[in-house]
Amino acid sequence: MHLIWLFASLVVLASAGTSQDSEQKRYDNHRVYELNISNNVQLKIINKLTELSQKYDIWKEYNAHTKQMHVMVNPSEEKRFQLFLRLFNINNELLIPNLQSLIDNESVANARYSTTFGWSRYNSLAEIYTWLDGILAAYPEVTEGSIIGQSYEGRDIRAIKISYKEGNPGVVIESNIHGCEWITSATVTYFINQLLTSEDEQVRALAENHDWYIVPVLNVDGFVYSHEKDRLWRKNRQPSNTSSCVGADPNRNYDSHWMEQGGSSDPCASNYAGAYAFSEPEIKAMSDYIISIKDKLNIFLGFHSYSQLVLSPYGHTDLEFPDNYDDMMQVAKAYADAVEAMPYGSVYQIGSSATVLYFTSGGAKEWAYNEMDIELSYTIEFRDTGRYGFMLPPAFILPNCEEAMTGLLAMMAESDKLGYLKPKYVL
Ligand code: 0X9
Ligand code: ZN
Repeated sequence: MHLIWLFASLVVLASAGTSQDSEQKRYDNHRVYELNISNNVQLKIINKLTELSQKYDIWKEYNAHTKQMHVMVNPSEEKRFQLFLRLFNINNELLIPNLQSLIDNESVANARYSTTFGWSRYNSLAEIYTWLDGILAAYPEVTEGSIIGQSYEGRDIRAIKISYKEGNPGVVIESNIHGCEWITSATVTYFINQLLTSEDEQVRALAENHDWYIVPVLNVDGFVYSHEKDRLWRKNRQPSNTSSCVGADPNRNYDSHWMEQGGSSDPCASNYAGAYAFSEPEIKAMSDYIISIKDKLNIFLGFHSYSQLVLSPYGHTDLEFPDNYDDMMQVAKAYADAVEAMPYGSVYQIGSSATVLYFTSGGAKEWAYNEMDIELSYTIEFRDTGRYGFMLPPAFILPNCEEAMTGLLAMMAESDKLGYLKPKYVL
């Protein structure tokens, strides 16, 4: 009798699990390919294919320097896609054979660990915010919490300032502007924790000799949506007036070269730039926040994933470079070298966005550099290079955090050496 009851409740539980799962978008047998494009015809074909059909999603756009792109293919298109690859002789490598199995593995790994906050699993927005409350309560002398604005769905966008003394140079960190890039908020919370608790001499100096302005999750709605409905959700959740597609790419919505290159006017595109610059409440909030602390900022950092890159401006052109590009590269190289020297041996590429990645306009770091006079402005794309992509397994959270910590230490030391860390304001 007991056994029958146990069996029946297991069935009920299992079906409850299934119905809950079914609310989440599934990616069974969706594949991700790396394509190595060798001529214009190939590029045109792939671009047309992905433009015309919603069954493709470009994870990494084509770049004329690396000649690579990453494309996700719906199984219903797999045959046609293979045909095109063969017909046009497109060199390719299968990076992810079944996206859903990575998503499943990630949630199993997430569930395996304790329910307390930590860096062995990915935390939800509610968990991050509760943890932040604890941090603010535990370190009231050196931290200051603030709400920089509300998202489209009405969630608070929060910031934490860490400052041990007056007169420090300032660093602002924007994290999780893209919903699905979970490793960014995991890394930034680790970083906050280190700044406040580490006893390492170098980390102490890093914490105490700089002022830190950190927004752990900027795209709060997209992040929650990625946790609850669609693991790969990138954009925010503001509906469009002209289409039933939801969300804009927040990193195309800043008021710098808006919509010039590498942003889309199609609300259904994953890089939709929004109706106008700063049309997205999250980006309006972030820009207002940066404007309010502008005179205190020496460095802007935007945390992203994936690709292992340290990128400088510009995104809209690969023909022009910032005046201090050489300095910016020297600082980026310090990050990359320090990370590569660690036992993990992860390799980071450096360069301007348009040369190393692809064209983008309306991006955060260009706006920070061009409009806010922040002379060192970077996008850091964390692990990995495509094996797991946005679904970096929880086992790699800590290694990524350690790399970021080491990279940032080196980056800050180099910035100082080059004279970029003089306080910008007079006390
Ligand atoms: O496309 C982006 O916004 C970033 N890559 S991601 O895969 N994380 O989406 C790169 C942004 C480069 N930054 C700027 N040019 N501002
Ligand atoms: Zn991103």
